[in-house]
Amino acid sequence: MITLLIAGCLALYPFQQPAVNAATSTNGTLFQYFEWELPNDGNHWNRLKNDAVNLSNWGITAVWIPPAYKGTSSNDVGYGAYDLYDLGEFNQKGTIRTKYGTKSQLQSSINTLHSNGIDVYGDIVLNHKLGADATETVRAVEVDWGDRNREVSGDYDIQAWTVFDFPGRGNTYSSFKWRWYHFDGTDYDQSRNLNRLYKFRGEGKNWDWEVDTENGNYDYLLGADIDLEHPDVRNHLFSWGTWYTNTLNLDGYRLDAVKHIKFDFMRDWVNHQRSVTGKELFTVGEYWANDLNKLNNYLSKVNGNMSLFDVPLHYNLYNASSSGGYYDMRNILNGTLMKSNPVKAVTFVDNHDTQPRDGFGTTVQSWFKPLAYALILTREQGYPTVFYGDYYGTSDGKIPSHKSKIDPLLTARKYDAYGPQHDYFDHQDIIGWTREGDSAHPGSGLATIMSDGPGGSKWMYVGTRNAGKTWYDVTGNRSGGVTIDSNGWGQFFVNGGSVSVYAGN
Ligand SMILES: [Ca+2]
Ligand SMILES: [Ca+2]
Ligand SMILES: [Ca+2]
Repeated sequence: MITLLIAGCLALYPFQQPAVNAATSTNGTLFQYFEWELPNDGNHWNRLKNDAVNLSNWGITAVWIPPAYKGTSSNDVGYGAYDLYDLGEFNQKGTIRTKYGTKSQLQSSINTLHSNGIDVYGDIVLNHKLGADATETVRAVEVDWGDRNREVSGDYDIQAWTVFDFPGRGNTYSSFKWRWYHFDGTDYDQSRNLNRLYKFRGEGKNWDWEVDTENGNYDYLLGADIDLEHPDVRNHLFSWGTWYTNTLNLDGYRLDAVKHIKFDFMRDWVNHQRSVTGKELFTVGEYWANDLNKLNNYLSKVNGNMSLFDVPLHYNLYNASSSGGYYDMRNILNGTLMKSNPVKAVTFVDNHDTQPRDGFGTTVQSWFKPLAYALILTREQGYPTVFYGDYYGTSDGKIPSHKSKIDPLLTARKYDAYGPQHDYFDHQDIIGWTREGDSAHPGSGLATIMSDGPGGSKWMYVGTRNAGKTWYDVTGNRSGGVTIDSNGWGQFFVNGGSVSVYAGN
């Protein structure tokens, strides 16, 4: 666990970098412990608990758990948030448990993770709500889907799904009930069975600002869009956040859909939780844009108080994997947070949205996964995420398990990926880098070489401290050792469309 020992350290949070654990100086590695197609068996919190020792042994230092609150049904992945205070405790939406289990199972799982030195980040869904208990009459106006600032009808009354009374929970933990004026709009009128994008009227309703400018104003994503400019909503979600953090003893957050959420709301919400709980609360936002300028704009608007997923890197990995060996590997880091703002980069290969389904459709191809994971796990820059669906395979079989390929890379990250880095991004097919190792990690140091085309070799410098040592390929892709010469150089080999990571440990 990352623990702050010095009073007043909270002021340092813009510089937090759990990519290296300050206490142990071990590299940090995050694990996204879910994928979209997990079975609806209520057994996932138990799976996580039973996996804690294994994860810790492989070098996992933090786990990102899926949204743990009641969604629209027991099969909801969690992003169809219905009741943020129901963590699998109340009979609502036809189920007590969530897709993943009960509240007590989750708490037990988190205790086990903590006792194995693994931090837990909660998934925070504050953009919208789904699964309302009833409709109510709301004055609304239709807006253009492609330009949400443009009204395209007169005002009229609709029946909107905006009444959230939580009859199964009642007033336990909170007596807040949601009504139409806590939202900005929705996309369905029950009375006419019409799918339109409706902006609500009255009480000075407007789409929140600042949000992403795609479609004019991208406040609205789906369901009933929460009005984060409403003071009661703001107060309620601030206090819910503290309840959620304390109830689950969370160590940090993954913030869902932040491009659709008023930028300064999320900034203030995170600051508030840190201030109230006194915890560092590492935070990563999901700003889904293959556009470094948008990511940097967001980071500046939140005063750098969180990291962001490196979405541009995901697209580079996807494009490289889809180019049949003709990607110019010298460009693999171009336009990424990992390259330009590494302290704020949470790197990943794929996630629950990019796995094969009706989502973004940018799954990194299987042959390239070992290359992609070597890139995020053996370089100095970025805080890497291992995706459950890549590690264990997805339940629908569309992604096979890459555990046997990822495990050696996790080991290399845990024991070898330390010290000064030297880059050899000098060939369209074959690129590489080395880490010299450092004295805090005896025997550390590595050399990574990969090719999206034919195999080959590269002379790389690994430091005179490693002179005379013989390193072997931990991936097993190449047999035979490489002996480092007296000047600290070695000739490292790689097969075609493959990766090798040489290390002495
Ligand atoms: Ca608003
Ligand atoms: Ca919104
Ligand atoms: Ca809104």
